[in-house]
Amino acid sequence: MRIGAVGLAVGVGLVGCTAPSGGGDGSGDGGPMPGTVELALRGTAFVPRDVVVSVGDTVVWTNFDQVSHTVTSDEPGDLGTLLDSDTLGAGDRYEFTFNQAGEFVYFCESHPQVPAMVGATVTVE
Ligand SMILES: [Cu+2]
Repeated sequence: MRIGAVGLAVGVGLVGCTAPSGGGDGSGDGGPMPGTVELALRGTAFVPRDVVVSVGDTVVWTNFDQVSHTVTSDEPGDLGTLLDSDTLGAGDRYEFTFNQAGEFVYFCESHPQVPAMVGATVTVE
């Protein structure tokens, strides 16, 4: 499975592997190809909060709120560096390509006291 089932109903899209195959010449059978997983910053929350992606996938966060958010590794007070977005205003996007397996925890520096904005995870497998 390429994406965790957690958020399939709330806006995760897998872009890049969903093209119609009608005109293809069998080019899609060479194993999993890197995809793009879209996440949202919406309602002062990461939507979905936890996702599972494949090594090589790019995760894109888009801020649909009017307030600013960040995508920042680890927990408040323990600032990591893997995910380290600028402040994302309305409509801004941040993307990161995960080239190593593991579980990556992140939060929003603007809202460290909002439960929905801390402890979010990207699991790469
Ligand atoms: Cu925030």
